[in-house]
Amino acid sequence: MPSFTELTQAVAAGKRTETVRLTQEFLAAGTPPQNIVEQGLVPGMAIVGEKFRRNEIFVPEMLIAARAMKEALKLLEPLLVAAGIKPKYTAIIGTAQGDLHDIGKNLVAMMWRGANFNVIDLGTNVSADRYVAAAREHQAHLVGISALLTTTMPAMKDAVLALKAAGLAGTKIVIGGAPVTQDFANEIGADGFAADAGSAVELARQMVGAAA
Ligand code: B1M
Repeated sequence: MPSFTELTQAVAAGKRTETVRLTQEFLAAGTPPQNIVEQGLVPGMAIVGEKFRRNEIFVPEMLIAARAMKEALKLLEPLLVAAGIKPKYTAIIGTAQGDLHDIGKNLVAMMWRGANFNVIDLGTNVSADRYVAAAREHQAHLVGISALLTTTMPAMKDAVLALKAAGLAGTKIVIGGAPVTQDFANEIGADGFAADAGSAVELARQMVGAAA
């Protein structure tokens, strides 16, 4: 049987064929799918997030690693569903109203999925009401708002205010995007800010109180 370290390294290096082969070997050896996700795949994406944060790798490498993880998850998901195992935390994500940029938001969503969050992606141009409705419907632990335009930062503020006003107990709000800063997050009352997709994973885990 392979080791989890081998699987972690295969994901981190974006080796899709090897990731799938190792996952199949674990399954053939009777390893529970949840252990494969938590001890093999998720740590691989954590390495990717950390390297991206340190500018040691860039968007293409991150996408390649995510594709490797996705292929392995395709094998595992039906088994996880059959066993009734669901990710423990749910996150809503979307780009602020008026804003159509989604590349950074998609990267954050992908990294959160890699960290085993159930991610509901509302897409772009998301109104405050839609964030609130989705957070309520899915009992979200986390709501992520992305903005790339200085002109859509006020819409981000509106969404944060609406989410706070909705009194959703246990829902944390995090924001990010090129023009957004920690100061702005403090100013509008968001619970957290991340400068990049790697940091967004650490932040999400902190926010929900998940073990590192
Ligand atoms: Co637009 N655009 N754009 N654009 N565009 C920018 C953002 C701009 C800086 C270009 C410039 O002028 N130099 C500028 C904004 C200026 C400003 O407001 N200060 C701009 C403008 C003005 C516009 C239009 C208004 C242009 C026009 O029509 N006159 C228009 C607006 C449309 C709209 O949204 N209503 C527009 C349109 C577009 C395209 C549609 C052509 C396209 C978007 C395609 C798409 O997203 N599907 C586009 C693009 C591609 C860009 C640039 C070139 C690249 C953005 C990008 O994807 N970066 C951008 C210039 C630039 O940034 N160099 C620009 C890569 C991505 C990985 O980074 O999104 O920053 P980023 O995400 C990072 C972090 O910010 C962070 O993590 C990500 C990964 O590390 N992050 C989060 C992001 N969201 C997060 C959420 C989190 C946490 C972290 O928690 C929830």
